[in-house]
Amino acid sequence: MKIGIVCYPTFGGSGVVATELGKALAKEGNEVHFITYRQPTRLDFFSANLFYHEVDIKSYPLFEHAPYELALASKMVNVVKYENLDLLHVHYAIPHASAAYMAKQILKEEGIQIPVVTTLHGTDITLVGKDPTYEPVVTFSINQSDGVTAVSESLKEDTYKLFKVFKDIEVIPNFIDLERFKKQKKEHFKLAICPNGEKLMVHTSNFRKVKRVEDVIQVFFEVRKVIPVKLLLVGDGPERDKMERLCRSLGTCDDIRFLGKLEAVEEVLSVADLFLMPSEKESFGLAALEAMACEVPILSSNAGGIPELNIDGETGYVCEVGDVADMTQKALRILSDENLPGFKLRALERAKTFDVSKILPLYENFYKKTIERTLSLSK
Ligand code: GMT
Repeated sequence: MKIGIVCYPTFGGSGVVATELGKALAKEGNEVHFITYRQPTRLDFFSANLFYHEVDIKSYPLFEHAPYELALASKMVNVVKYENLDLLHVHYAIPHASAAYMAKQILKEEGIQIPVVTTLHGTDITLVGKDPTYEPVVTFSINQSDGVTAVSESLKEDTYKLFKVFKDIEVIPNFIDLERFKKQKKEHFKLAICPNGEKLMVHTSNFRKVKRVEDVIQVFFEVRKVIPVKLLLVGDGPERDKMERLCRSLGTCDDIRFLGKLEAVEEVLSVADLFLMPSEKESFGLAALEAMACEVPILSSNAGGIPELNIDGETGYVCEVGDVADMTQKALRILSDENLPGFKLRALERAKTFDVSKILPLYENFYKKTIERTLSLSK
């Protein structure tokens, strides 16, 4: 198949999933064309089946905001037409699904039928999408997609709850490349961070409010009163400054390191003993899956789709959002020498069920079904 993938090229989960999906599809012999405004972060190598089309955004003094959606739709039209694409797969509804709808209508006028698959990732539904500023367009463009997928059952339910969506939504969970995300031998790194055999807690995120990084620091602060422990914070975002101030006011700076954005996050995860994800909203929790693949148990909230991934009492624990006291107790339970090896093993076993080799065929079948249905309806 020849597939166009539209996504955000940044570190965010939806962009990572879209890029990894494109890479896996290309490995299987499909031709994949990425359409976005910058080279996706993880698309950093050459492959005969992978192409990248940059959306140029023309500015003009009259525009306070350059119309990205129009430039994107125009680029989609050109790529579909000149590369003979079979399908467009857009990740994150805003504004990709509505731009795809526009491209589809333009192509229809020229006698070209292009099926559009939209994958809902989370905040496009639960946070930004439901805002009245965008809601009518999001509802319309989801309903106009030829196929819709969501990354968890919880996100599918939220979509039906929050929007007047009548389209069938297929749940295709996120996936992991276990070749890349696996525990590596990094003892020298562990020794540098935990010179006295301390346990190591890790959190990675985009440091937005919904991630509740303050809970990570509070839980760490409480755990540190009981056992020797260190904390690594990976990523960057709007809340980072505030979190640095919180560390200073709690007097924990010596035991916490802010590492900023990292490409090779699997190296850090390889030495971690516990991953924290106390998010207020989280449709899937890809960062937790990456940790599990590196044999790290998860202490999480019960937000959104996290409990579909992190099995309470098995791969870690699932607590109420904001319940720092419970999280502290559960963190100590996981980190005990007696329990830790079992949790690590079960986290890895769970991660294996999300291996890319198991999830990729779900997307390929979904594409085939959507292409057949769209073409038969247009006859
Ligand atoms: O978590 C974010 O803020 C980034 C966001 C994105 O779209 O890039 O992540 C969402 O999509 C990921 C990939 O499907 C999911 O693993 C995350 O759970 C989801 N984030 C939220 O729902 C908050």
